[in-house]
Amino acid sequence: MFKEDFLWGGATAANQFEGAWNVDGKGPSIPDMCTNGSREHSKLFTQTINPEYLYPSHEASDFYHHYKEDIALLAEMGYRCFRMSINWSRIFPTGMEKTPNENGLAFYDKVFDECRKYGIEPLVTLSHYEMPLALGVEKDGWLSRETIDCFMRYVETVFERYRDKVRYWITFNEINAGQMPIGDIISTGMVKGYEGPIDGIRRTEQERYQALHHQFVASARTVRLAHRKYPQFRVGNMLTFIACYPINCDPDNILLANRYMQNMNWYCSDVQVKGAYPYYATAMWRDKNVILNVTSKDIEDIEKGTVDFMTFSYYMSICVGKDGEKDKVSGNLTGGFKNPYLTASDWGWQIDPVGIRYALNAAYDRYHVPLMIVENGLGAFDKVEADGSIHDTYRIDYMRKHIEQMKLATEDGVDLMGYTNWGCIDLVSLTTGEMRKRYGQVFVDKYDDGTGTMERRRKDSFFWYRNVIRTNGMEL
Ligand code: BGP
Repeated sequence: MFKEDFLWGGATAANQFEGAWNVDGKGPSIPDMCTNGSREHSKLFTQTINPEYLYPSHEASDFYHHYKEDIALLAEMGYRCFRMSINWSRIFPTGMEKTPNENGLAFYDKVFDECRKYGIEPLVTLSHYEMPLALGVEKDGWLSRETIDCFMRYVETVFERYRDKVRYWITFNEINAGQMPIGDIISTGMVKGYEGPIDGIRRTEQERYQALHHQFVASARTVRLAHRKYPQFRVGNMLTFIACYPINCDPDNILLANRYMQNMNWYCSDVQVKGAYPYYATAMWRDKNVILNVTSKDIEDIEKGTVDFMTFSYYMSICVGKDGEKDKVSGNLTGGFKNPYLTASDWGWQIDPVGIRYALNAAYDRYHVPLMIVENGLGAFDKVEADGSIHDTYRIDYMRKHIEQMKLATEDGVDLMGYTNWGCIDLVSLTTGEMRKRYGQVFVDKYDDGTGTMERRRKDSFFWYRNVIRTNGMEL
């Protein structure tokens, strides 16, 4: 059973949804310099805008000019929570200014007021794969310690401004992406001197883990600031949880799967929830030739800045094993071996509803803090029928099966705060830059070539999800 005050809702990210990339004083961000791509062709990062390319974040779904209509649609579905992010470069255009851009702040005032009007609780991600371009180009993103101070100036500004409008905050989206090659650009912003495919950059493990350490410190300082000055706030962390199974019961593969869970899932949450680097970090750093530069103040911040709740995205699971002969599958940021018991989405992500129950139990068992699923969903092709309807039964099926397993997890005893499905209103795909990879309950008339009227349409899943929320998950 879900709690009475369960936070049902949906999730978006500013750079994939807002558009208006250079409007009202906003500065360019790293995703604003990423072209469109596809499953076969990676997006490119360019240092300057190249007129031969399309940059999907520039217009995206134009939430900037549709926020009233969009929030009204979320309210019509009965949303209790709307996960969104603030575009850092709308508030501090280069990230290095001393005073914020008032127009940017005023935009989010309007968005939060609109949510409050309908009794929708905003859940705000401070950094969702977006950083002012200038910080990436001049400072090499999170590799520089100075970025922590720039980020804290931004956090202090938005905390103070929205102290009466926002209660729930998330520090970094999918922070463990910083451990992966694709995270070098999208997550830790180390773009100095680089131009090319977003998954083609190869920073050293030393740089990767140092940049991630700076994010840990920034996250911990954010939590400490909230606890000191804004006791009404609740601050969470966020991972991409990749449920990982051994490909078979060969004990070596059991160990490999356990190692994967430690290194790729628990490494970040152990730091953010428990307040210290875990024991296995030493072996991992040794294997990767990483020697971190850590100050005693960093250690104190990490120890004292532990989060109030833990959140994660859950899309899929993978298998690992030592046998290199097995078929590979792709997935959310990373892939693994194919699981013969599962099917996959049109983009090759393995669909594993039971994995969400496994993930919730594993995380709760480890930390005993409230959990929230803040992303989950099916990226799929949608077809608009002649009468304008969209019969996305495949999406309903995916969500139903995952919500059923979440319900079982609550019956297992997991303290689950809420669920926000990803891309509730269609938006630009993170990994491929496509519009046709749609997740929403609301269709946006926008296409990969940049055409479309931006009209919003309710899909069948809109009406289905509305009933799920109305019945608090009793009717699926
Ligand atoms: C997560 C990101 C989101 C989102 C989602 C779906 O990793 O936090 O920003 O986009 O994945 O991924 P995609 O858009 O590539 O289908």
